[in-house]
Amino acid sequence: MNKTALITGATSGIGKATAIELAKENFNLILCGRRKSRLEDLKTQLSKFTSVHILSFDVRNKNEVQDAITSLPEKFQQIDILINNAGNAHGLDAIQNGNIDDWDAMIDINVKGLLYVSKQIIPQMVKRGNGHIINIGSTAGKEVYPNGNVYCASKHAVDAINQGMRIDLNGTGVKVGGINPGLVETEFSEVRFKGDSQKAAKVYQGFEPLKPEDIADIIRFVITRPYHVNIADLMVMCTAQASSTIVDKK
Ligand code: NDP
Ligand code: 8X3
Repeated sequence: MNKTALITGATSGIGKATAIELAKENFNLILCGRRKSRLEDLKTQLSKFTSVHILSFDVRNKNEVQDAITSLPEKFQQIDILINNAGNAHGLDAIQNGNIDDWDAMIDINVKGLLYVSKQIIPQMVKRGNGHIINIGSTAGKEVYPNGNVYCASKHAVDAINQGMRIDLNGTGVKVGGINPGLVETEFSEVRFKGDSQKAAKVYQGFEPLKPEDIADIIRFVITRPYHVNIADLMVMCTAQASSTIVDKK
């Protein structure tokens, strides 16, 4: 029987590329995000390869999360793989100039949203005695860079939650692993700079950043290892990047 993967943040970037990659591998897919028309387009595109169900909800809203996941049709109720990917950065400001709404958004989406979704899915995995959770963190969860303050804090929290899940789920049969990318060219910087696409494009100029497909390929590799192999924590950067602040720009 084909396995079912639920991907949060499937409307763009890493999540969308992962949906496309996993469809080719015949995983049944539950694709999540707020932008429903994008989910519908992706469903149309991927239904040629596999079964796709879409769920449009905001991960910040715990009732919406619960309603969405409890509404799944029978065929999609068993979730074998959870890819906690939805997330973003809002602003890039020194802590003294930070915007409280930006802080709320990052903590609510990247940390609390990840927990709300996981809370709905972990119990069925424990009951069955198998499942695989992939938490998309960041190099920003391993080090802090200037003006990254709260985004870095949110991704450090994802790193801690990833470790905590692995510790607490040990012995249940549920695998947990984190994937921590460096600079990937997606809509990430457009969201961070509130739609300023020139400023966003500059982040990726002068070097070859990772593409979302590079991370999707790694996610596919991680979830297709034999049951006894758990890739617990991965950092992935483009060759031009050595750390959050050291990037070889020409
Ligand atoms: P994108 O902006 O391209 O994608 C973000 C995804 O998250 C979208 O599908 C978006 O869907 C979803 N999302 C955002 N907010 C919410 C919300 N409130 N409720 C539900 N879904 C939401 O960025 P990336 O693909 O780059 O980001 C994916 C993950 O990778 C994030 O966790 C990010 O922190 C992480 N990451 C990114 C890196 C990069 O350089 N790009 C590097 C390291 C980590 P919608 O708006 O439709 O709801
Ligand atoms: C995204 C990578 O360096 O822009 O998490 O924070 S970075």
